[in-house]
Amino acid sequence: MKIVPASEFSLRRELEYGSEEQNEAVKRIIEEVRRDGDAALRRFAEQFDGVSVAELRVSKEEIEAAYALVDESFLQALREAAVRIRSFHEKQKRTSWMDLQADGSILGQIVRPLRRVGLYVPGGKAAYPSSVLMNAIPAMVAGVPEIVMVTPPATAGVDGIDPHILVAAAEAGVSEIYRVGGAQAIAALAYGTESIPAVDKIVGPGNIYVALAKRYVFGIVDIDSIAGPSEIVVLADDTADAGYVAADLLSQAEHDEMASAILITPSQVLAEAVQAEVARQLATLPKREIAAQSIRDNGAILTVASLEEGVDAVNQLAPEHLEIITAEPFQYLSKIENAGAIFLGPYSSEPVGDYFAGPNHVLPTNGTARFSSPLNLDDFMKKSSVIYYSREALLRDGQKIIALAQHEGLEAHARAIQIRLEKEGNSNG
Ligand code: HSO
Ligand code: ZN
Repeated sequence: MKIVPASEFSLRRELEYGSEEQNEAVKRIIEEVRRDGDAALRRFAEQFDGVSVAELRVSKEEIEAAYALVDESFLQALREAAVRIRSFHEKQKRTSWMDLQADGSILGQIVRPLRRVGLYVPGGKAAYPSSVLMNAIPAMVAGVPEIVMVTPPATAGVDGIDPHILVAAAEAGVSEIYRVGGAQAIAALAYGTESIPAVDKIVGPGNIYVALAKRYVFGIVDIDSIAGPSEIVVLADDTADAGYVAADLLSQAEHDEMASAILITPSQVLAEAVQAEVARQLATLPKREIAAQSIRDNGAILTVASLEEGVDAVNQLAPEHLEIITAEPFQYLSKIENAGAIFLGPYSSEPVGDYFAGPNHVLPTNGTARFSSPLNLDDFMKKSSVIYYSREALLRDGQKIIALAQHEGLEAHARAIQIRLEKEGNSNG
């Protein structure tokens, strides 16, 4: 892992999304699903997944059978994680409000859950039960009545859907599951088919085709943000344990060759110790090839003159995950402006948050923590404004509204007010 002064390191990554051919392929798939519905989904399952799908919808019996195929210890851990995730997200609830004004008017805001949400779960190695919980539980807590999961019908080495995914979906409160993946699944969720009624919003990570398809249907439905490769930044001083820091860097490097793991430290001693530890720990890691490439291409140890300078670098990176392992981590908390999730102290290793603490692990990547937030209840709710104007209020404000409307050349707007002022102004009721 290279050690470089932070000042010589480019703190912004430019990630390119999708080639022209990939965009074209996605467009074609989406159009075919719009035109042929279920028949297109079956055709693409044969073509891309090598599976002939009889029933698109996963049955209750299959979900029950999945429980027999998972370890008791996995199920217990999953259930406990679900409880913690649920209780964290309960705190994000918002209530509707109505404000009665002195003039008798009422202004307010009604908060409602979305009616139907689609959750994409990738197949293969990136099918994480923890991500099923993280996406479905906030929707459930928000009160979304229909949570629909889609996932590819088969994945390398697994015939059918991974039972752990089915169990996680059932535990999280997913109400329907369909065997369909890729861009065709996104098209089905956005436009609906004979078997899959359309949703209002699509969430969940996927490969490049899924990401491009989500972008394509945005506007027809809402989508969550497009997740980039995972990132971790550790801000540490010489009180940090080099073994812990190295382990945490590797925990995200193993996700993806494109994942980025960065240590920022004012301590040359720690920098060198972590460098040695990363090399040592990498050697025995099952995913060492992925992690090693991630560390080599997208990892770095950045040296800074002080922790304050380190905080500046963190704010420029705007990392998805930030760990602060310093003598007094809370001292820096209020200075962190841009980070998806902030882990404080030596015992808050990132996997604690990936799986169990309760906050969401769907976080803004690639610098988007500058303007966006972890997945949360607001992502599954919408608001309606409420306006009840009293007679008194309209008589008071009418002329001002007319002035604004006439300035904009919108005479019909002005007259809609005027007609009331004329009638009400003449009566004393
Ligand atoms: N660190 C990943 C989430 C995850 N980790 C899932 C393990 N499973 C992105 O925040
Ligand atoms: Zn992770």
